[in-house]
Amino acid sequence: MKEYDHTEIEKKWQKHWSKKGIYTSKENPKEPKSYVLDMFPYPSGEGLHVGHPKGYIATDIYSRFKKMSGHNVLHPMGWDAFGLPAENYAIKTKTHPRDAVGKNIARYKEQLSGIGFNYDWKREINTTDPGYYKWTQWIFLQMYKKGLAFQSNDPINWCPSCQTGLANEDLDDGKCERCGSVVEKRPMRQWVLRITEYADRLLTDLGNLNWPESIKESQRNWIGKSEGAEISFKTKDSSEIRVFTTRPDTIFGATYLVLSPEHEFIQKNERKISNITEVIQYVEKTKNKTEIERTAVGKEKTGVQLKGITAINPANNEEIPVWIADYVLTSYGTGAIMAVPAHDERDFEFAKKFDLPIREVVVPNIIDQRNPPVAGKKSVERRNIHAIVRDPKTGKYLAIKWPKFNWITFPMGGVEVGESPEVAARREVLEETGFKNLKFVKVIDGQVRAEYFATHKDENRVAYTTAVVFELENHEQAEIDEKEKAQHEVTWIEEKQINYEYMTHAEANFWRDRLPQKFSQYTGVGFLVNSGEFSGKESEQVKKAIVDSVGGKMVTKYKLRDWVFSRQRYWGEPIPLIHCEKCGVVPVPEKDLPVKLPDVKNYAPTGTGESPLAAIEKWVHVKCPTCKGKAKRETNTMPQWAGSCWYYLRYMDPKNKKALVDPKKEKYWAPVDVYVGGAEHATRHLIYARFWHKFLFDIGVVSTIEPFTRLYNVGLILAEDGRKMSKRYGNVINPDDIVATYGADTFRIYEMFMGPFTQASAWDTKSIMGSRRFIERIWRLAEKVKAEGVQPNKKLETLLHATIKKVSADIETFSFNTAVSSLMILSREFEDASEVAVNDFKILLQLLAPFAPHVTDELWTSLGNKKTIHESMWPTFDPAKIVSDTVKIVVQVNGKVRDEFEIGVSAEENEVKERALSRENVIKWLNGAVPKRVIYVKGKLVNIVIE
Ligand code: ANZ
Ligand code: ZN
Repeated sequence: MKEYDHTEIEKKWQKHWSKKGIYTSKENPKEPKSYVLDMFPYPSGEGLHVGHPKGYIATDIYSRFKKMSGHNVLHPMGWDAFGLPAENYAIKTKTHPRDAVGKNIARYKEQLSGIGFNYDWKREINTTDPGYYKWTQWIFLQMYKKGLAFQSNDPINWCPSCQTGLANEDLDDGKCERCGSVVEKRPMRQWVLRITEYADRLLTDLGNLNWPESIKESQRNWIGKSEGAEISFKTKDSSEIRVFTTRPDTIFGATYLVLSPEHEFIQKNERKISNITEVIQYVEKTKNKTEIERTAVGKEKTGVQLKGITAINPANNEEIPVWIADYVLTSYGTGAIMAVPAHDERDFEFAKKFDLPIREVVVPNIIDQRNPPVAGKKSVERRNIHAIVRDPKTGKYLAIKWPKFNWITFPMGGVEVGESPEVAARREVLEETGFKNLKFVKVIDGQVRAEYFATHKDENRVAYTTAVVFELENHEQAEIDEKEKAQHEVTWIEEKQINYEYMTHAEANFWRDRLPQKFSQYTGVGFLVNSGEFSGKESEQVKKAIVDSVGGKMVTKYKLRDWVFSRQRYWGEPIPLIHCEKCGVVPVPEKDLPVKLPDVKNYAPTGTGESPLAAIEKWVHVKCPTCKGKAKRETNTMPQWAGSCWYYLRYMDPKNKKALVDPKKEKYWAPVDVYVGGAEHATRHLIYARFWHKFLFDIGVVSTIEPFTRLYNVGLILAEDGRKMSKRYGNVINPDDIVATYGADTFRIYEMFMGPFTQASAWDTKSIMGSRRFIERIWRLAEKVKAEGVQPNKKLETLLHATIKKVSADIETFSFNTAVSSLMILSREFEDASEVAVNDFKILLQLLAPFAPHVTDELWTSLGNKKTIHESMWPTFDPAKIVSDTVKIVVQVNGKVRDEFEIGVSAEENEVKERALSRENVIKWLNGAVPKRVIYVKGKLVNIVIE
């Protein structure tokens, strides 16, 4: 047999497949379908580096596997080619973006073809193609007609360097995601899409999607649904300030109001604000801060009181001051809050800094599990103190044993009317222990409410308890009353014994948590105190009643903002609207679509808030479609994200001139069954596309409510130095070189074998040889193959069937690395066997075919097969031939069981550990922590230790 020559083999098969058209997909209602989609690339001038194809290799494997399993597969590719990079490149080099894009696409295609992908190129699409963007414009028009596209003059994010408006989704930590400049707020005319109308559906329908939990979670957070109330606070001069709060139950603790610095109240009441100069200075200062800088907990709080303005808390009619502070944002809720420093961290930081009153109105409630209240017994309310006295010499704490009840408590007792907690605590310590020289340390902030059954009194108690902390100055003791002495004895306990296990009262756990801290506000729910008629009630139960009592209303708010949809740049889809002097905004008639992007001499942004299109007189001036009078075209263009909102539909029917997609074709192919791309698209493309899809569903263009059923995120491939691969760092590896040196099959195997598909891994040219040797081994195996007279080999047979099962299951779940590893094990077993039956070898080739399509086809046909291996049927396994082929592995994180999974008995330690670490549940529990140790108990358990 001749040497393995990858170049020759790969060229030959690529040509053959394309000539035979084996990847052309057609609707075929008789066959089940599989729509397998990559997020289509933006064809940049730099070409592909080895990181890009990772996801494409995965979908290629998956779609080849599906095809061999009898599915009719749609696996297309196209180009997302509008946007700033091409335009910036055009400005720099004075070439038309269209030419640059054309060149880049040709280059990308060449690179992709070298890797042997099975795309149906007959369905290639390009978002900058007028035949394509005609339909992008058409969808926009339908939205406009339904009132979902509107003009606004609100201040938007403006990137001073890219010279265009941006949507919230285009910001990264308050900076332009493209160039890193701090964005400004600029009022300007723009088109906005009412995505908020779909907020609730975007949220609810996430539930049914088979997507990574992390992506769903970031969408939930981005949508940010809050149920709360709007409440109006009157000011003394009878204007009003409306606040949004999720905790109306805390209103009795609202000791001041805070407005966002941009709040319109300030302008409207300028003359009443006596320190207006100071206020205006502050407003100016906040302009340069990003939202994150403004709102982070722990950031130094700033603000200015509006002197001369006093508000009235409608719950208790108290007069309270009004402040402005940048931790309140204009764009959320009503842009104003009622501050409840006792129960909100940011309000607390602010109140401490500016010495504003803090009033506790919610206390946590605990039901004593060892002595729960007994139904039918009377209930008595108490106000108690616990005295926590530490002896600094020993570090121990003063406690009391009550032999009769078998109790261990702190010195404790009731608080008398008018008595301060400190005085009451000193009294109890003296009476019960005789210690008299105590240095006051602090009152632990926040009472605790506890419900229990007081056995000795045969009654239920509701105790509101405060703890007072002291240090013992010396051991001088007064005489203790004989009666007291008989009841209890003094003892000292360790700090770690302050807990409910060791001590009698359930409050102990709260004191333990709050002892070391200066303050920890209670931000949870509980029972109300200091809240007038609502005191003693459960906070969650009375929200609505409180809102009613102050004339407020319950509302739902979303963090999601409407989508700022205009860009003041050249290289995008023209917005198909016309401004007529008489008729106002008039949509371009559908028969006149597409509105083609005209050529300009100068692509550079004007910076005036107009796009370069505004300068093309001939294009701008048109007749009004309605009255035929003088009118002008809209000159803003659509954002980069428009074309990718619906491209997956166009692949189903790319050439259709009459419709965006033929309904019959749509019904057959939709939805996308598996979608693969980068996690960075969690909140932009993936929310926008879901929004457009739902709209298209509403107008009857699509038949499903969601576009993408299952989603996988590609883990990054980092450079050999562990950094991101980038021209800037000079660490880019070009797939062309790898393909030329080692072959596409080796390249594909290597990328899938690097590690779990969804996790990041660093490129390592040295280890490619391992994958290459694997393919060479397969090549040599062919020489051993015998058609007849092979002795039955039980061990090999079992392994073969187990491998069919495993590889099938692994491809289905995108566990490509473990699939490759089991193929490697099988190939070694073949190598060790003295002879190999041709039918067994064929199965190995078939299992390997999706991963290494060229070499397997070469060997397959050399065995006398007429059709290519990719048209053969995926092998099936015989369960009877696999004896107990899997074991259940339990995964613990820090000793607690968090997950379990099945894995082949023959799985090696590394594989088991890797699988454990890549489980979604486990990732959740690790929460970003790097494991210190990973312990494997063979065939049973993986324990991941993070602390
Ligand atoms: C009083 C209160 C008491 C609040 C309490 C919280 C805890 P989410 O859950 O994110 O919706 N808030 C309202 N509008 C704001 C704005 N424009 N900028 C900054 N903060 C704002 O948060 C809602 C809570 O965030 C609201 O409930 C309000 O503070 C604050 F113990 O009102 B709360
Ligand atoms: Zn008109």
